[in-house]
Amino acid sequence: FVINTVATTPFEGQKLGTSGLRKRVKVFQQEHYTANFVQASLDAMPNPGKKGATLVVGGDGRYYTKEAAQIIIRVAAGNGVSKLIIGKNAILSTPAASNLIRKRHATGGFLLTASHNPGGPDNDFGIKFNVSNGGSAPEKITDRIYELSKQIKEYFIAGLPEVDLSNLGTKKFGEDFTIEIVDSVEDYVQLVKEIFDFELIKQFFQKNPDYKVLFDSLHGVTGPYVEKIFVKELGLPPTSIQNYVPLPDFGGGHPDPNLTYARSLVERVEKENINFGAASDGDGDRNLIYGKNAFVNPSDSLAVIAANAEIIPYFKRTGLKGIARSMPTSGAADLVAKKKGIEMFETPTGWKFFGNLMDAGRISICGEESFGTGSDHIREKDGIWAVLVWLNIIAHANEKNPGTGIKEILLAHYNEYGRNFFSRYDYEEVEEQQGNNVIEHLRNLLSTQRDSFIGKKYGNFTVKDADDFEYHDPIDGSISKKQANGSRIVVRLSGTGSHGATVRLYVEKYSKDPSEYDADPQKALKPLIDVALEISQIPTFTGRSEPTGPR
Ligand code: VG1
Ligand code: CO
Repeated sequence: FVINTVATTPFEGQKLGTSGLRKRVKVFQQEHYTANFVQASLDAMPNPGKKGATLVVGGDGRYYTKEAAQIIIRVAAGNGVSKLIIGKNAILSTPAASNLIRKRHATGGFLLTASHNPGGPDNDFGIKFNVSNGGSAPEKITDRIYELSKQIKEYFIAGLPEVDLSNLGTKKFGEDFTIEIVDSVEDYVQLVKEIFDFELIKQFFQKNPDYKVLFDSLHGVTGPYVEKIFVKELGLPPTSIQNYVPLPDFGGGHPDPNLTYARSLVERVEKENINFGAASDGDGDRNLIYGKNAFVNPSDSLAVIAANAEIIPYFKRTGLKGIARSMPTSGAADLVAKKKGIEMFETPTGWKFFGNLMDAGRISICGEESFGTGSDHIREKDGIWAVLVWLNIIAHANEKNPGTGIKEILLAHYNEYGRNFFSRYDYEEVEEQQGNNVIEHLRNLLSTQRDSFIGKKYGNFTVKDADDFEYHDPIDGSISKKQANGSRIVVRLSGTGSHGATVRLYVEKYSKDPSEYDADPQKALKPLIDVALEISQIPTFTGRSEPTGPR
């Protein structure tokens, strides 16, 4: 095939956020836009670079996936990439893509997803660029992509016809370019079967035919995965899964597994007395676990999983090394790490910061308050994995104590460690200036007004300490360890929105009072939330009296 050099000019804003480049579909559809970004990403690849590289390509199947995949194929071939491993029809969940990169020793991959952001012609598309460990490219590479995107003058594109992505198998183009189309589900299913005790979970379902499970894929990518895992492998009835047909616009919904957007799951769990409800997001890396009257806060989920890890076959083999959580995630897991005498790390928001720690063998389990949990089996968070951990823990607990469910496991955990009440308020799509004003106001409090701020009383609370979060990667720098068992307020700006700004407010309060363990977090946290709003002045700066959603 011929390789054409196409003259182009830079587009503004090809800056990767917390997790890849996310923009409106219309932005990606502009002539040269996607090709420019792919070219910049290939040129930013770490040594030995793009020539001869093997890349994995696939995504959540959202609108514009097919078009983007064809552009990636032609630009990759135009740049001397030697092989692309592509999920059938360009479909791969984010965890499956991470697994494939690792398993096939690929150089990296393009993940076509905007995660939980809505899809369709008027909504979002996204591209994530991953590296050879299977995780999102670290900041030094994403910064480089951005720099290159601002200087780009040309890209290289192969004169290939549209490639059929629907047939499995390997096809050669010219002398040195190969495309292999693989089953999107198979390798991932094999992976989770090696991690968990499928036999035990299966027997638990057989012995407890009344134990009802409902998994909601929210029309995201996990449909075919959960059909295979929960119905075919674990023997649950087909009625145990819903919204499992992936749709390019997620059926018009918001594929975000939380109490707001997984409403139909939550309602069915309550109404039909479903014991175990779960959901995942558009690209399958987030999870929600929800039993009747028992919402598992993701921060608690990380702590519970860590506390029970030793019963999972995978951790029996590898041992539980350390735990990491993102900075706004509650300190519940810290208490588990302390008790087990293992290392605990606090990282910035975004999964890419966990990668170094896992590669260095320092942590086994990590999580974020934003419905993300995972382990070092791959280098992305993993929604189905989290659900299987919980099912494995429940099946195991029922061996000794029949009737143990989500709620009992949570209460037992609180009784042992105390409870970290946690909530997050989001103020979505405020003006960029308004978001910046909030942060600037807080930075002022921390610098020029620090002396009067520390020690100040707000209701029953006194400000003990305050800082502007900074991270020093412990693998190439010093370790930052913090113990959180007081109350804490965190404010930050989101890095995943496609336009405007989103202000996030996180509040956390620790309790060792058993009479409080069953309390509604919104009630338990109310006094602290009021203080947080007073200190941050979010309503004044944004003109919003209410958040877009308490989660
Ligand atoms: C959000 C979450 C963060 C998560 C990121 C990507 O980022 O807060 O914890 O890692 O989304 O998740 P931000 O910058 O908007 O707060 V996903 O499922 O989009 O890959
Ligand atoms: Co996601």
